[in-house]
Amino acid sequence: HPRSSVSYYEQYHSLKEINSWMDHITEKNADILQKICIGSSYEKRPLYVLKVQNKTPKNAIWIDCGIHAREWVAPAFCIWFIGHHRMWRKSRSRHANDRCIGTDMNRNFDAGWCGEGASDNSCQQTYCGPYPESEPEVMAVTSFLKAHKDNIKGYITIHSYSQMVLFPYSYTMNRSKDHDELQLLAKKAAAAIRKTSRKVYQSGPGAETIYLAPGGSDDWAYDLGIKYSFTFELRDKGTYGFLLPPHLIRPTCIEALSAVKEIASHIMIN
Ligand code: ING
Ligand code: ZN
Repeated sequence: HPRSSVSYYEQYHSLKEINSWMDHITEKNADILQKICIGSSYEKRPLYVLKVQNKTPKNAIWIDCGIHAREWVAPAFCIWFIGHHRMWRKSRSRHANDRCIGTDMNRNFDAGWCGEGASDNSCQQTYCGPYPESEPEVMAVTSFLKAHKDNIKGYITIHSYSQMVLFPYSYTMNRSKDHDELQLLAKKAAAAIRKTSRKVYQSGPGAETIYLAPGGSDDWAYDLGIKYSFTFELRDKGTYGFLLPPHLIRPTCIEALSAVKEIASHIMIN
């Protein structure tokens, strides 16, 4: 489990690994993280503080984890706490009677809304919201697309990560009436990427290729009448996961552009 993947934070690690994780995370987030050595243990191992620095250094909170050695989940919490300061997925809304913040905006579109693959619990990562289009951001997109749908022939939504070119449906295992054409086009888009950077992107309908996921934007756009509707899952396949390093931005964009061009050319001649 690479240090930057989500699953890294759901594992126990050796002290050696934790120490090198501390160096890695402070180096990668030097703007807000600082590692301070405050002494050493009886067995002469260093004791580190990770300082998460806000603009104003007031109102600090000290958290220590693992005063008792056998309580493994305690240090796991400290590591998870630091690791997740940039791993937010959802919107920032809080609806009446909801316990937690955030709706998954890719579960909030009115396309098989809140079926299997979404959660009605506001504390979950795939919370569908209290009703379809409850999020102002989702509503803004749907009203724009509705207003201009006669002129819009293609819809592409960019996500990361896993290297895939997906198309409807994600809310049902049933295939759409344009399945064959979309599959062919998605394959061509993936082939263009492969030619551009030698990276392999999988293609297929969302439900079959990743998982059942209702309320997604591409399904909604497709059902609105925008036939050429795609979700791109960009790099990588888990090595860096959501924390793709800056030097990979350019090659990722260049390959994604080659796929966009493939789709655009197809739309032009159809
Ligand atoms: N993946 C998408 C997600 O919202 C998806 C997969 C695609 C769902 C199309 C629904 C429709 O889970 C990521 N990485 O967010
Ligand atoms: Zn996403």
